[in-house]
Amino acid sequence: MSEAGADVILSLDELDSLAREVLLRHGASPAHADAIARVIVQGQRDECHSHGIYRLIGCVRSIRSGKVDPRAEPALRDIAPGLLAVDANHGFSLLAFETGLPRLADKARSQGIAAMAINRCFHFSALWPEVEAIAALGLVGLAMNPSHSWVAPEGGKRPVFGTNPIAFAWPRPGSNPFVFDFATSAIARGDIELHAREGKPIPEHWAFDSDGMPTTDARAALDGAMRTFGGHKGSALAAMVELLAGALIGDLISMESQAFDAGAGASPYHGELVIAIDPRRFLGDDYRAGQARAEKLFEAVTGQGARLPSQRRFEARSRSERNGVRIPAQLHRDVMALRA
Ligand code: NDP
Ligand code: PYC
Repeated sequence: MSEAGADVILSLDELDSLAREVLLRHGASPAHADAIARVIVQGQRDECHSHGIYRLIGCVRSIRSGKVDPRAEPALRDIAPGLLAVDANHGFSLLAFETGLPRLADKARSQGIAAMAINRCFHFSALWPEVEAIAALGLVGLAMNPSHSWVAPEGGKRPVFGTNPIAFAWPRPGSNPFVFDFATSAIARGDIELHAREGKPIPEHWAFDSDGMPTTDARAALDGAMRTFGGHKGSALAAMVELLAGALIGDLISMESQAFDAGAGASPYHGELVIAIDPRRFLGDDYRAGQARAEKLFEAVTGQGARLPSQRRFEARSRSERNGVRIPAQLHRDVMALRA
């Protein structure tokens, strides 16, 4: 550990140990602590600050609320040749994802496409680590989930939708996959929370205050309603996530997750839909032609100076692997207090 200005610098191993210690100290089983620490390290490493070490505070709050079972054992259920479900049994989602991933991949390879429902999970993480794990197996990945009802539909002022992320990964030969992962709200709620922690204003188009007026005050935004990205388009995508990763898989929509929380301040409780597709099953050996077509597309983007989504993260990853991760000193103190 070292210090640089107002930041503390930790190696990736130091951060992993710190995250594990905090989680074990608060009653997580070793399996949950490992799965959560892995994802928190990935978030901080890729400078995805809203879903890095900051999330430990929410994990501990969720455990302390008594709603999460931090020792829950996920149970896998085969539904059909191309479908499976993992019941997280009121635990965090990440161990359930890791439990189901090998079976999801086997099914995608044998059926061409397979879908996995994760049910009854507490969810706080970014989705790109999951779709990247699918792409690392040579498969195309798509994932989505609802959250708490924090987001107003376009044209309204009252929260209905969650921040409902959608993540996609396309495996690329010899290079990082093409990945995007975004909330269907104008910004992840975690980002507004970080602005509130640091007393920074937010852009006016992110949220309404509780009187339905656009606001630049992050705390007023958290008490009001967030807005969707892209107006009616983000609104429709947010609804799609509620349907596919809620109603379709027999799990809660964001309004129900919020009601279940009943003010406890725990992570949202709902399901997640994960889809894997094997490109080799569509095209056989010709799948290489599909890969070449994809590369042509990416070159047409980067060739004019535009960047691919996740490029910033991949650059941050290389930096963090070399130099460690930077953590604002106050955030580091708050996490150390949880370890004490
Ligand atoms: P951002 O708006 O920061 O980024 C969204 C995506 O767009 C990223 O893939 C990003 O790549 C890419 N991107 C950003 N700028 C550009 C650009 N100029 N050109 C090309 N691509 C670009 O994300 P959000 O705030 O919407 O979400 C952040 C995270 O929050 C996500 O990982 C999401 O999974 C998580 N989240 C989780 C929720 C949950 O319920 N578990 C709920 C909501 C969000 P890059 O990263 O390289 O900048
Ligand atoms: O940042 O919107 C968010 C979020 C919700 C649940 C986990 N992250």
